[in-house]
Formats: sequence, C-alpha cells, structure tokens
Amino acid sequence: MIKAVIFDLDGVLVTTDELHFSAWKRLAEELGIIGFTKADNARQRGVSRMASLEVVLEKTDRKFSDEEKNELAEKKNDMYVKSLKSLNKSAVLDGVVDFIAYLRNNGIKTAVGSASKNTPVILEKTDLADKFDAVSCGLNTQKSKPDPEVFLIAADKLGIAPSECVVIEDSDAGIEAAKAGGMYAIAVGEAEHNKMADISAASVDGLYKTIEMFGR
Ligand code: B16
Ligand code: MG
Repeated sequence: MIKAVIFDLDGVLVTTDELHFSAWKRLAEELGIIGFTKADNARQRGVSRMASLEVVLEKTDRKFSDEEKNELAEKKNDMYVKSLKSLNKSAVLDGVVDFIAYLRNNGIKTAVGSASKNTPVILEKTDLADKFDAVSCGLNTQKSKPDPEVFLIAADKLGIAPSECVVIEDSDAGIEAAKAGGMYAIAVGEAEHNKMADISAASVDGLYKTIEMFGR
C-alpha cells in the first residue's frame, strides 16, 4: 500500500536541469575546458554540487586545492542562482500540478527529496511551496544520492514507512538511492531506461494508473 510519493525536484518537478547545465558549461569555459557536453551533464544529475564540480574538473589536467574547489562551486552557484531570478511557474513540468492534486485528493502524502540547496527558493518561485507535506533537500543532508538519506528524511518527516513510499526520479543516482532506502522507484525523463527502477515513464504526466498499480 502506497501512502506517500516523494518527488525529486530538478528534472522531475521543474526544468531547472537546463539552468544547471548552462551554469556548469560557463564555468567549464572559464576554466578553458571546451566540449562540456550533455553527456557530462547527465552524470551531474541528482548528485551534490561538489560531486558535480568533480565531473567538470575531470576534463582538465589542472589541479585545484579544496579552497579553490569551494570557490569554483560558489561561482557556479552564483551563476545558477542569477538564472533562477526569472524562474516562475512556467518552469513546472507538464502534468505535475494536476498529479500532485490527484495524490492529495486521494489521501496520499507528497514530499520533495532533492539534492539541491536551492530547493526552498525554487519551490517558492514556481508556486509549488504549499503543495508538499514535507521537504527534504541538500540543506538537511550530509550524504549525497545514491545514499538514501535525503529520501529517508522525507519519509521520516511525513511519518510514513519507507516501504510505503514511492520516489519519482530522473537520475540514476536518485533511483539507486530510492532502492537503497527500501522504497519503490519510478524513473522518468533521462532515467527512463534505468533497470533498477520498478516502473519507467516518459514524464510525471500519465503516472495516475501507475500509482493505482502500487496498491491503492
Ligand atoms: P545545488 P535534484 C540536484 O537536484 C541536481 O540534479 C544536480 O545537478 C545538482 O548538482 C544538485 O541538485 C545540487 O544542487 O547546487 O542547487 O545545491 O535532481 O536532486 O532535485
Ligand atoms: Mg533530478
């Protein structure tokens, strides 16, 4: 019996994944790295800011101290946060608002489980902030996906057992995290072909039947 759905943020609820990509690409160019591609960006999905930076730095022979790495991560975040200024509800992916309303109308709790430390500002700007019973994000975690911590904290805040939660994710790290936490995992978007997922779908839109299948 499913009692809660935990949504990843970037790439599942909103289109911020494109803004992350642009900011990392700009940082890479400033470091003289050309050819930072979508394939590189795919490895940054769902993982922390510092782990994402390592994906960029793998493409250069230059060595950076921890202090320099922190400065680079901060620089990328400044660019990313600037690009969030114009963010509004048009960034919410198709079907998301209706699907959340459907879940809540049917007594299913909803939560966000995101690696992003910018989660609160993104939820505010896209008018999604009041649509969740709990939010767990990079601000309250020590470990990055594929560690299940972010989802376990979400389940704990909801007061629902992990085995009664479904996670919806667009990253391989996130699917792995959900399974490691003993939850069901639905892979959408870029993670659609992930073999660890219980169910796959192109997007959140059209998951209604899937939720019924999980035993409602
Ligand atoms: P920030 P999610 C993740 O969000 C992104 O997919 C990932 O690319 C990013 O590095 C991470 O958030 C940290 O974001 O720099 O804003 O703290 O997919 O877990 O919602
Ligand atoms: Mg994501």
